[in-house]
Amino acid sequence: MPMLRPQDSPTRERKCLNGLWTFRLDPEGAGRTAGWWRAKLDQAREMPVPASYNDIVPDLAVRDHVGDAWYQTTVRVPRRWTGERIVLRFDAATHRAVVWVDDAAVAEHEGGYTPFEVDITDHVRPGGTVRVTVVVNNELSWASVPPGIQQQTANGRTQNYFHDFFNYAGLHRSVWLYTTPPTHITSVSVDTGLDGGTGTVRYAIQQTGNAEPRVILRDADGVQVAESEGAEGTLTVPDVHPWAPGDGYLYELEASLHDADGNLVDSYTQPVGVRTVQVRGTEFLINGEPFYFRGFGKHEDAPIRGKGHDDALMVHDFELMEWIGANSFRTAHYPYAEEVLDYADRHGIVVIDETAAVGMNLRVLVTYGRTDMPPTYTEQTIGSATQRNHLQAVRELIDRDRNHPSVVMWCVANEPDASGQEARDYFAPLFAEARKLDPTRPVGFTNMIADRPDTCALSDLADIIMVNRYYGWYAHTGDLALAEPALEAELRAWADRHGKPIIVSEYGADAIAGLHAVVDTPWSEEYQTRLLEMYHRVFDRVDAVVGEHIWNFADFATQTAIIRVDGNKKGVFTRDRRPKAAAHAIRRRWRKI
Ligand code: GCB
Repeated sequence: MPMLRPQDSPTRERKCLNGLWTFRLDPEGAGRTAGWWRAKLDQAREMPVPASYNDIVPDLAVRDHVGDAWYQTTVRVPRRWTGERIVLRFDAATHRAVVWVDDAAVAEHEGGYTPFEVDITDHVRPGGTVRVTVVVNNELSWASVPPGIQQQTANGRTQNYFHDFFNYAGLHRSVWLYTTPPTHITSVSVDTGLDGGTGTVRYAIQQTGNAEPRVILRDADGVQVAESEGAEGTLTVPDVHPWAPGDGYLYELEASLHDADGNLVDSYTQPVGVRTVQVRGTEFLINGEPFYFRGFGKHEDAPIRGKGHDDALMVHDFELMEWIGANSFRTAHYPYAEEVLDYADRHGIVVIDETAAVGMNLRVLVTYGRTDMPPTYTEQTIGSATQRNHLQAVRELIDRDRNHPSVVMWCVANEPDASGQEARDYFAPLFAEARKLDPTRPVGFTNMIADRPDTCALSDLADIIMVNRYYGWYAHTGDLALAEPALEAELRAWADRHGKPIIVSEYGADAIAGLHAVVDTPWSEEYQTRLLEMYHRVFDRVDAVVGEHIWNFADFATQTAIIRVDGNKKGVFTRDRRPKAAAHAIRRRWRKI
């Protein structure tokens, strides 16, 4: 069941703890033994929250730090919070964290992109202050999602990983202190349906204590359209205004608890978009209408703040997507900040929501010249410990995001090794878990080129085929004449073999902004444009293709590699969001100019 986000309501209040915290790196891991949470952090500098810490300080020891990093702040608990239940919530801590309030350890969480919270009522005194200390750890192991390995070099410990974006860490999202009444709502979930002009909203409320649940559904003008009593039920919405791509129409479900005298005990408001999603043959239907995905694989990535959430950047990115004519994106390669999904809900942008499972493919390392890698799925590599964390990542993603109408599909992993029974044994439980938790949305993963239509061991587990393809870049580099028929033949093979809709979930070419060439020259802006146009010609010829997500929206940071020039340059926008030539060409296609 969804964990409720902090909100201000007639019975709830929140206080945001964002700002400058004190901060100290701990490469030796001394703080956990020495008990750094017991006092003011020694030798600390200031660090913004939310942000990745890596690029804030011009020092490789900070950027490439491996291990613990300590954050601390002092919070005053409002005096008026007496008698309330007080909760401390982290929207994310990458990749894991332990939290202390004054001297008491109160919370621990694994996984860098989903929230966690803890009731700290017994540790605080309204009107007083408390010290909040967090140790954030960025180490990746075979068991973590995503996985990685550490190496000891003459220079100290280094972190290696198999995914193509920088291992940013820190407190990437907001931190909250908030209240609920002692008797309170703990979760609200909604599923919606459409039957002609009538909508349905099936709701379920969970709570603590003894109080009567009620719900009221209001339209966007605040007019009540339905109500009900009880912890579960189905509301009927006559003349419904559905949520649809490009039309982010939202109702509001006010869930409340009442005591025996009818007094309000708790109140929580959940936005609701009434829509349906379905796969039929080779079509992807939203509200029964075929939907074609135009958009990007994105990243949460920007200069200075790394993966730190920033409303200015978020709104700018959505405005650029609107400018270019995108209607959708994939949260590559991890769950994004909840503010992003809220925005997508309100603006009718369609989202493919992905777990942080990326880089689970040791075969691909051959591309990088590594020949010493073991098989992907063994108990020494991606094994049952990874799978446990991965299952938990699927649960936390669905718990967090299931009420978002913008989210139309779950993506359980990006480009895993999809060969053989080992891959199936690893992934079948993950697909099953996603379906059990949410039978209303299709489930998929993105396939990498090594696993072909006739050999991929996972595609039949997916409701939809998502393929990441780099013909003209990693294969047939610079040769679009060879790349075009190869791409077309492969897409037709997927369609023939599987009879499911296909989204080309990645395709693209690196381009260095400002590099120009008359003839096809990889890395030039013209080659990137021509490659994307080639893909679009092919997509228009293959009926089963229902979506095009260019890799990537913007250039982004990666670990150092000889195939990366200050990061991955497949953005159609630069990292500071200026358009490359391709952006204008795509805009002409997507906006039909
Ligand atoms: C991929 C990965 C993505 C990379 C991209 C590339 O297949 O899914 O994370 O960034 O290729 O540019 O190599």
